Formats: sequence, C-alpha cells, structure tokens
Amino acid sequence: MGLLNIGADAKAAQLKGNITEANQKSRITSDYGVKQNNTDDWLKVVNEDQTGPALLEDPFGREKIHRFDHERIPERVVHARGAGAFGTFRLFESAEDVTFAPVLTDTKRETPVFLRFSTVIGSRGSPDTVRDVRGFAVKFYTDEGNWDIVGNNIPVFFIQDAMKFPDLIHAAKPEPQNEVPQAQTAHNNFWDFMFMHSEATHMVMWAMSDRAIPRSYRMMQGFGVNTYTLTNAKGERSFVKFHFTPELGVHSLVWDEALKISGQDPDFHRKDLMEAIEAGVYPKWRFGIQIIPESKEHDFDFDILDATKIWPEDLVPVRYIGELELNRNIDEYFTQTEQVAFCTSHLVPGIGHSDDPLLQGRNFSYHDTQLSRLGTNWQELPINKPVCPVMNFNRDGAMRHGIQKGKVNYWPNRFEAQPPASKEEGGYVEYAEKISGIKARAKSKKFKDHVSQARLFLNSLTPVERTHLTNAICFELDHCDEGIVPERMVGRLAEIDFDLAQDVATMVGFDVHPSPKASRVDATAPNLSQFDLLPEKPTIATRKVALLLADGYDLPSFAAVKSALEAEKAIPMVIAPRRGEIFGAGQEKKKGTGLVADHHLEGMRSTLFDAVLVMGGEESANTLAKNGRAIHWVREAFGHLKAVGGCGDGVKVVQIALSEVKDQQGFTLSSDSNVAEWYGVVTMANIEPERLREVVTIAKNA
Ligand code: HDE
Repeated sequence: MGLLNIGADAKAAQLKGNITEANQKSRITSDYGVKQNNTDDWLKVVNEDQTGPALLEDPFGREKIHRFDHERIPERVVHARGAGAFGTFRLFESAEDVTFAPVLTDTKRETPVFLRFSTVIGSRGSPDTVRDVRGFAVKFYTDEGNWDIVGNNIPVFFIQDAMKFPDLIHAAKPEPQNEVPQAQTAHNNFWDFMFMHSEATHMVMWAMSDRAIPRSYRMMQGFGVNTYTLTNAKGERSFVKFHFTPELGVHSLVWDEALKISGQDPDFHRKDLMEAIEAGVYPKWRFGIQIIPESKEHDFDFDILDATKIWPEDLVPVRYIGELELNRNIDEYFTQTEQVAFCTSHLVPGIGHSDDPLLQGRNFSYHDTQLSRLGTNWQELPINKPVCPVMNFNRDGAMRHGIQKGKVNYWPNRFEAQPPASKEEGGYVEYAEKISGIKARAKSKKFKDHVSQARLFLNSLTPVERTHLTNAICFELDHCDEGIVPERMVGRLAEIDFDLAQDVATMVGFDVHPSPKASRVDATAPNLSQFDLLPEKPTIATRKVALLLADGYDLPSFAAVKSALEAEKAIPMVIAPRRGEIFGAGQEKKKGTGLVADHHLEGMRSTLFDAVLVMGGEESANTLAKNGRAIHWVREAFGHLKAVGGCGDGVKVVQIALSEVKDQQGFTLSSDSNVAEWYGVVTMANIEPERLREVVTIAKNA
C-alpha cells in the first residue's frame, strides 16, 4: 500500500499526454484529419453571381456545424457556476491513531488535488458574488485511488434527509412559472420552504450571514459537512468531520458591494483565484479533523449524524494535521472545471461513510448525476482519471476511451488473474458495523431540535456580523410579495431570538409576538464568528489598492507608496481621469515618459478594490476634487468600510469627499515623501478591522 508514492506532480504528468495546443503552423484539417481548403464558405451550386443553394453533401460544413450544435452538456443541476485549480495536499502530522489511510498518515507524501469552488443556485453564467452557499469540492488523487471531499463553505446543511433535496432545490431555484429570480434566494418559494422546514433554521442563519458573500474563494473555509468515519490499523472506528481553514482568514464583502460587483464584474471570484495563482501567491488552507470515537457517539445533546448540526469546537476541537495549497491554474475550462466529477462515495481504504442520512443519499446521487451530465465513461475523462493503476473488467459503453487488449473480459479466468486484494494488500474492506432494526421511514429523535444551534450561531456573532445578518433577512423578505411568507418567517425567527425577530418585523412590516417555543440557549461557540478566524499575521498580499491621481501628482510619494505596496505583494493600480499618460508635478510632458494609468475613473469602480489612496500633488488633488466620479470613488469605498487614505494634498480630496460624514475613519499619509508617518484613525461601528490593519501594515513598512 502506498508504495508508489507518485507525488504532487503525478496528475500534471498524467494530464500532459492529453494536453495539446493548436499548432497554428499546421493546416486546418477536418476531425478525421483531411486538410481543408476553405472553412468559411459552405459548398453551394452557384450561378454567375456566385450565389445559390447550399449542398447537404458538404462534409466539412456539416462537421463544423454539428460540432458546434453539440458543444454544451447539461449544466450541473446545482453548483453549475464554478472555478477550479490544481494543487498539493501535504500532511504535517500523522493521524495514524485514527486511520490507516496513507493520505492521512504518510507525512512524506505529496498528494495532487483539484479543487472546484462554486455557487449553488445560479446557472453557469450567473455572477460570482451573489448571496449563496459556496461549494468547496476537493479531489485527492491518492496512490490508493481518488478520494473526494464534496464540501461547502458553511458547515451545516438545510435538510437532514437526502430525500428532501429535490424539494429544497426546486424551492431555491428560480420559480417555475417564469424562471425568476436568477441566482437568488430572495423570493417567495425559498422562504416558504424555509418556514415549512424548521430543520433549515440553523443553515438559514449561516446563509444570511457574511459567510454567504465571501470576498474571495481564497478567504473562505471548507467543510465536509457530513459525518464520515475513519478506521485505524487496530480496526477501531471514529466519526470524523473535515475542515479546511484559509491562511488568509475568512473575509466577506458587504452586501451593497456584492450587489454592485454582480454587474460590474460577474467573474470577480473566478478572476481573483486565477490572478493570485498566476502571481505565485498560492492560496493555502490548513486541513483539520474533528474526531469522535465510536464509544462517544451518543454523548452529545445533538445527533452527531445530523448534517444540520455542527460539532462545537469547544466540545470537539479541530486537530489540524495538513495543508492544502492551490498552485496551478487550469489549462482549459470545459475539459477540467466543467468535466470534473465529484462523488461522495469516492473514498479510499481507512476512510468510510457513516449512517448520516444526508450522506447516504448523496452517495447515490453524485454518480447518478455524472451519468446524465457526462455519460457512462466519465471516469475515463482526463480530469477524473486516478493517478494509480485502474484494472477491472468493466467494459464498453458510450465514449469508451481506453483500449483494453486481451482475450477475456471476466474474472476469474484461465489466465492466472490475481484474486481481489485483501485488506492487508490495500483492498477496500467495509467496516463490519453491527446493524439490526426494522424497516421504517424515520429520523433519530435528536434530529428534532431545530433552533438551539441556530441560536448558538447567532449568540457567537459580533454585533457587526449580527447587523449584517439582520439586514440580509430584511432584504430577502422584502422581495417576498406574498404576505404569508415573510409573516410566518418572522414568527420562526422569534423562536431563535426575539430581538432579531422584532428588528426584522419592523423593517418588513409585520407584528411579532414572543414564541412559547423560544430557545433559551445562551452559550456561544468558538470560530463561528469570522472574527475568530482572522489570520495570525495580517497581510495585504493580493489585495488591490487603487491609487487615484491626475496630472501634477507628487512623483516621490507616489513611487514610495507603490513600492511599499508591491513589497507586501499587494496589487497597486493607478486610476486617473484618463487611461493615457499622466505627468507628475514639474515633469516635462514628453511623450513616452509619463505614467500610464491602468484604468480611467469611469472604467473601474471602487467596489473592485480593497483600499483607495488619493495621491499627493496640488494640481492633481485640485483636479480630482472637482471630479464627481473621483469623489464618488472615495465615498463609495468609505461606505463599503474600506481603508481610505490620502497622501499629502490628496488628504484634501478625502476630506471633501467625506465632509458630510461625521465620524470619519481612514488614514492620511504625510505630505512629504516620508510616508512612514501615518495618522488619523477614527473607527466607526461597522468597521471590518482586517482592512484597517492592512493599510497600517502598508504605511508601517513603507
Ligand atoms: Fe451536492 N450535489 N447534494 N451537496 N454538491 C451536486 O453533483 C446532492 C450537498 C456539493 O464542483 C450534484 O456533480 C444531494 C451537501 C458540491 O462539481 C448532485 C444532496 C453538500 C457540489 C448533488 C446534496 C453538497 C455538489 C450536482 C442532499 C456540502 C459541486 C452536480 C443529500 C457538503 C461539485 C454534481 C462540483 C453537486 C446532489 C447536498 C456539496 C445533483 C442529493 C450537504 C460542492 O449530485
């Protein structure tokens, strides 16, 4: 077992055989290899004007159109919109006390992975920054076969039994009569379902929290959600939950920003991921496990097989044992990110599933969905192929790629076929779980508590996060125009927290009364608030900083700020009234010597940046102060709680832009080129501190 140890590059090496690049020096051929002499005009019977009817006999014309007509495959019924990348999984601590799976015990190994992020509800072409759960699906190409963790960025789910999934998704997707709205849960059917299924209440809290509008795929957690099992070499079994926690911390957009980016840059997350990898700033997650030994299965107030519950980390700490890094972009979207196929049933020896009823249904669903999306031989597609040898007598079917030589296609046979592998030889042997019972359509009794953990989550949020959550529910319910839907939902909220219910009721226009069923949980739990998950070392690496300037800007302080940002691996971009050359104060306006702005003020928006700094220089500042769009840049960034700063005369622009705002916050950098002096921080209630800290870091290091 594990003797191959094929290493981190194994998948890249395997894919090489499949990757080709159109050789532009070659002549265009048909799919069957014949050189074509015209790919633009269909074969016709033409008259002297060169016009006439097209001939069906043209094989080249037909081939080109046939191929085009069939380019699309069914999009995923959920998680249709996604972005993926390759990477490496490394283990720094063996988990051999709980599993014998080499991928979790061999600390010398590097396992290649493919990770696909996604939104859930929207179609393939929907925007990235909608309010939604995000998929976090990892395929580990291990030496023992593919292991898939098909997870989300939220640790719980809406329902407890897989059989409810079609109802949930029908209710969340656009409504059937008009296919509206796209990629949103702000509609009657979703909230009707949420009320009718109180088991969804905990997940609703998460989905309305800032977790559902991440700043970046690189800045969100991943959770296996379901309860899996691990078995060690002694045959002892434990229950396990899988966690991925980002090195960069967990960060979110604010709602107004998310709404605007949906239109301004629908590919915001997809591009952010690609650009970070391209720049060599590889996103990393710590990989952790929460373990409950089999003997302690019934020791908790909740059922540990209930996917609508977390295992609070103060009760079951996360043990971080490994690291996942994304370090290679895809070569082609369709054949990799679109055709990748994950299955919760893809497990390797030492890792098993549990009786979690959601997981049991998923184990059926994923293979089934790949059959309709990709066809029978989907496992043979390059992205899905394991890196270890595959040998069996499964044969034929549509689109079979591999060619199997030999006289037999059955086992056993007369040609000394090997017997199946024993456990010691690496064979997957199911854990011998003792089961007895009666057939029934039932749920565990402990599955019935639907509000305690919803309240635990709410209790654990900071006031800022709670405000955002309240506002999110108000927004969503405002879009439900059938009164019964918001009214009943407000009643449900009263079961979690009366203050929350009242705040929402006031906004959406209903009365609410205290509920006799109200939860009385007053506990909190660690790491539910994203503020518990800020990085140990604040960083501005890969954060985009807009440097606003115009002709007559102060050259030395601009150069100092820019290089300070670059030294921190931030991405400074120059934004000016026009995209052409901009000249500094006292600089001779000689063509080719000016600074070429990256964008003009109309072409980009503050929403697409993490901080805005207005550069110094009197003439530049005077120009910007009179430019409505420049003033809007500063105001909007400020409204989105971003770090806003001015450098020298640039401070004036910031002051003018924010003159109406009472409690100003932000940074001003001193007027001379000694940008190390910084001052002027006034925080306001909704501040997201990591953003402030980032600019402090810039200034300190300048
Ligand atoms: Fe999925 N889910 N799911 N899901 N899911 C799919 O499989 C399903 C659930 C998740 O990037 C589908 O290949 C059922 C939980 C991700 O390719 C489908 C149930 C979690 C992805 C399917 C669930 C997920 C999917 C559609 C209830 C978090 C995208 C396309 C029992 C742990 C994977 C596909 C990718 C995709 C079924 C619930 C995560 C139809 C029946 C809980 C990240 O098979």
